[in-house]
Amino acid sequence: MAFALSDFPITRKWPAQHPDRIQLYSLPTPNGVKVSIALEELGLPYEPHLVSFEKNDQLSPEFLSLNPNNKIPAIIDPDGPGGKPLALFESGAILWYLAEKTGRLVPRDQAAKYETLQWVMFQMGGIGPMFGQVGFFVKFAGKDFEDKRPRDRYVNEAKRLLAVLDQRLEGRAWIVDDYSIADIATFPWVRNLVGFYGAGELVEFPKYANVQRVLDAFVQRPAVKSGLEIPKRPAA
Ligand SMILES: N[C@@H](CCC(=O)N[C@@H](CS)C(=O)NCC(=O)O)C(=O)O
Repeated sequence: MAFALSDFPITRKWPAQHPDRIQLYSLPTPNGVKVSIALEELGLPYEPHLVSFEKNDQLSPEFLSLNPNNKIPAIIDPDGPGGKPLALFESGAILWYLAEKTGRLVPRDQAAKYETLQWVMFQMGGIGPMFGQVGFFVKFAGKDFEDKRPRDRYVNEAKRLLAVLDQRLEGRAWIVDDYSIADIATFPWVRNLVGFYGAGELVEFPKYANVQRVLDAFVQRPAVKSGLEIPKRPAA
């Protein structure tokens, strides 16, 4: 049976202008930009759609039909395995899929490939959730809580994770060998922690010189610069 993109209810809210391209449903947050950066690096044709949190788009029935977990990013690849459309959510799964689809941004060597997966998981289970909690307690509603113990718990965990990453990057240009999806998963979060969240001082960021060095190299990449702005947010 042939599947068309229009069989996916999400396309009713976000119609595809280019149904032959990968459809990206996202917002330029640290999880969202992982996918736009990977797509820019790979040069795959794709069509970005903005999921507005101001409008609670992520809770709309159309979005939930693709991701019942109401979180960006999500994609549909019209040319998935077996030539059939594939819908995916969870940024780590999407990065892994795009790397496997193209055979790029992941080492060919099997052992190095699993090492890459390991560091993607380290980001997904550690850096993302913990840095996100730091954001809540430093930048968002939690910053007004008088009791600083919850904030300090996550700040201490963020420091511990930064130390693990820093040690890993000693004498290395990137997390595994060549630049990979492990770097694409990780550095948008590091950038956000010290940039948008403004938690650099709290986590004593200058202590992690290797992390700073690789973050600097990451943000210099043209695909990172463009991916960080996709999908475009509406002018304020
Ligand atoms: N583990 C998920 C987390 C995704 C996630 O937390 N996305 C946030 C933005 S960075 C979101 O969509 N939040 C909307 C909401 O919670 O309603 C992934 O990596 O894809």
